[in-house]
This record gives sequence, C-alpha cells and structure tokens, in this order.
Amino acid sequence: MLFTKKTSKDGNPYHSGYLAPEGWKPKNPDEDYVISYLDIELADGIGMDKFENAVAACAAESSTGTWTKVDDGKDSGVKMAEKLRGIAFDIDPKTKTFKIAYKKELFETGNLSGLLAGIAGNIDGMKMLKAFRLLDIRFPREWIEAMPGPAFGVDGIRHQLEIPHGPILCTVPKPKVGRTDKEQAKLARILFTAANGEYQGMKDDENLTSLFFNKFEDRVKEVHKVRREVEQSSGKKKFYLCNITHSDIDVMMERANMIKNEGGRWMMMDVVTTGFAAVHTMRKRNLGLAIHAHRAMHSLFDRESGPGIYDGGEIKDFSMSMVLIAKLMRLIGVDSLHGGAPKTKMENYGEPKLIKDVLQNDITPETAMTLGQNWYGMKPVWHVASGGLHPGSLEEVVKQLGEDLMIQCGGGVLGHPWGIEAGVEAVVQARDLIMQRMDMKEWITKNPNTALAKAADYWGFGPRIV
Ligand code: CAP
Ligand code: MG
Repeated sequence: MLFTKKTSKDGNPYHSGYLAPEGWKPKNPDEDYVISYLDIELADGIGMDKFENAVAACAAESSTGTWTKVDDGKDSGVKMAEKLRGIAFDIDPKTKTFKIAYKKELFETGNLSGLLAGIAGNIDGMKMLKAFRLLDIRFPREWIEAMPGPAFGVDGIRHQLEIPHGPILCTVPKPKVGRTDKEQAKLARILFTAANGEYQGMKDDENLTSLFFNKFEDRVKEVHKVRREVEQSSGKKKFYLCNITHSDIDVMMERANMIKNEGGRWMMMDVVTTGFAAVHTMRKRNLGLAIHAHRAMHSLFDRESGPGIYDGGEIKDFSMSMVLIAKLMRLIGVDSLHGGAPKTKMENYGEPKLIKDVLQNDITPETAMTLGQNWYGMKPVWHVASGGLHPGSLEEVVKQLGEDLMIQCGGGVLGHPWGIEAGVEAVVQARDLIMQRMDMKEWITKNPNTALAKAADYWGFGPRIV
C-alpha cells in the first residue's frame, strides 16, 4: 500500500509515503507484517510540529529510505523499495508513541540479527531524537514457525527433574568467584542435600568462566560427580547451570560437550554478552542440553529512567525493553531466562509481569506498552527470579509470577546467619508455605526458632536495594 502525504520542497522522502492516514491498520498483521512499537522524545529545540517528520524518518530509515531523495530512474530499485516501505501508524503525539508496520518480505525470515539491524539499527542514532525506546516487536506466524523456540521449555524441564508443579530452587555461589572447583563441588553437595534434599539447583555466577583456580574442565567434572552421587543416593534429580559463556562459539561448543559427557542437563550462557547469533547457533546444534539464559549487561540495553517507562509519559534514555529481549530469547530457544521479579535489585525497569507473559503465554496479551504475541504453540520459558532475593521476599514474587518460576537466591541462602544449610532450609520452608497458601508472617510468629524466622528477622520481607 502506498500513501502519498505532503512532500517537502526539497523532496525529502521523510514526508511522503511512510505515514499512514489516521485510523489505518495493517490487514492480517499476524500473517503479513512485522510490527514495531516505539516511544520517542524530540531533541531540544525541535518543536512538536516536527513530530510527524521524526516518525516518518524512523519508518524510512528502518525500512527503505535515507535522508535525501535519491536517483529513482531505471534500475534504481525504487519501485520495489516503495512496496516495502515501513508504514507508521497509531501515531500519538500525546504519548509520543507510534507503530511501524513492515511487510514481512522486507526481512529474511529467521534472521534475527538481520531484522534487528533494520528495525533497531540506525534510527536510535538520529539527531532529531533525545530519547528513544523500542517497546516491542510483534512477529507474524511465519517467523514463529521459522525460529527454533525452547527445546525443553517448562514441561520438558519439569519432566527431566520430576517436579510436576511448584517453583524450582537454585543458588549462585557467593563470593561470585573465590571457590576452587573442589570447594564449589562441596557447596553443591550441601545445597543438594540440606533440608532433606528439597533444593534442586546450583548456578555459576557470571564472573566464573574458566579461571586459574577453578577451570571449567575441572569444575564440570567435580560438580557433576557430586550431582550424580546425590541423585543416586536420594533418588531426587538435581541440576547444575554450568557457565559456558565465551566470545568464541567453538569454545562454548567444547564446554557444552563436556557437560553432556558428564550427563548434565543444562548449560548456562550469558545471552546478551554472547549475542543473538551465538544463542541461536548453540540452540540449533541441539546438544540435548537446556539453555539457561543469564542476562548480564541487559541494563545497557533496557534501562530507562524516565517516568514514562510504563505509561507513555516522558522517557530519558535510548533503550529497548526487556520485554522485547525476553521475546527474542524465547524465539531463539532458551529454556530459562532471568526476567526480574518484584522485590529484586532492579525491579523498576524489569517489568517482571510483562516479561513473564511474553515468556510463558501462548497468546501474550497486548497492553498500552506492548504489542502482545501469538506464539502458535511455541514452548514457554522458565522465568528466573533473581537478584537480592531472600526467603522473606518470596511470597510476593510467587504471587505475581506464578509457579513456573526458578527462584535463585545467592546471598539470600549463603548469607543466612546460621549458615548455608539454614539458608537452604529457610528457602524450602518459604516455598512450602507459599505452595500451601499459608500466611508467612503468621507462621513465623508461631515458629520463631526456625531458619525462615531467622532469615526474616535478619533480612525482613522487603526488597534489598543495591
Ligand atoms: C544474584 C546474581 C545474579 C543477578 C542477575 C548477582 O545474586 O548472581 O547474577 O541476580 O539476575 O550477581 O547479583 P544474589 P537478574 O541472589 O546474591 O543477589 O538479571 O535477574 O537480576
Ligand atoms: Mg550473578
């Protein structure tokens, strides 16, 4: 569809063809269009009379246009370019939000890095803007079918661990680095056996890769040896999220294979620092291992400090939302993703509930700040709640995020004043109360000498802000 709106005297294409008439919506969007949703602020000194120009510029630069009129003669490609123009619609000068509908043929289906280079590429560098947030992208069915999605997802992991319902529990060693491989294996044994072996998992911290006192190849062997022994003696399945993160994909492959050789079930990747291509590639190699996605560095992409982050008011930074990052990670096939939680270190811009809906619903609803998504049966992803969590804070977390949740407490277990076993016990007690829908504060008053009561006395029930 072509729209010819005002054309400026200099023939600047920003003013023509990229803006839809009021009320226009793409037809059959889930079949034919990729749609993006943006929030912008104009640079100082640029009046709102230029708002539509900025919107058109975003549509042009991200699809087929450039800053000036170019040769449109024979063999120029202009005819095809006109057909594939991004069309800005639902333009709202009040909230300074708008959407862009791209014909799906504008992008190579299944090439996420290519698509992002267009949709999220040059436009955030435009001088006309002083703030920009890519709120969401909605993908058509063809994309959902072309992307791998999670290999295991929520049900696959439940089956593996033989845990039919309820959150799964995990701890990251603190200090972040310091333990040798053998010391870490000792910690794994404590975590896997304390509190009647009700705790399921251990995760490496992001800073722990392969260090001189704790080499990957030693750690993977030592910890999995403990996992196998405990599983054998207790009959309970355990998991170890061993960090394969490396900037060389071949090294990550070698490390994933080492996990496989030890009978491991899960590998951990820092998915923002390794990048979309690395995650997509590791998923496509189909090693039979689930992918745990840690998101270190996501704040450099998704942090927004303006009051408009949730309601279309003023924004202050250049960013894309964590909701969108989560959507992209489900598409390329992670099985669990850190998505933030109420009462964590970074809840204010983590949008945890919206992230959970993107990770787990089959039809993610549209909201004022998100586009929603039909997932056409793609498997759901475990939402990982982490970052400053401790036993007293867990009730609200499960209330808001539900049971398909991995609860990760590092300091909140290892910092328990009575020691690590008591930390594990306190988290298990908290989980049991939550699952039985019992009031935690009331229970603590009646059971003051328990590990949970001590944890709540020490850390309270609220968020621990860093
Ligand atoms: C948590 C953690 C995690 C963050 C990241 C940390 O430790 O190991 O890396 O929580 O997760 O280093 O802070 P604590 P998210 O449990 O001791 O806070 O991105 O979801 O916040
Ligand atoms: Mg960490």
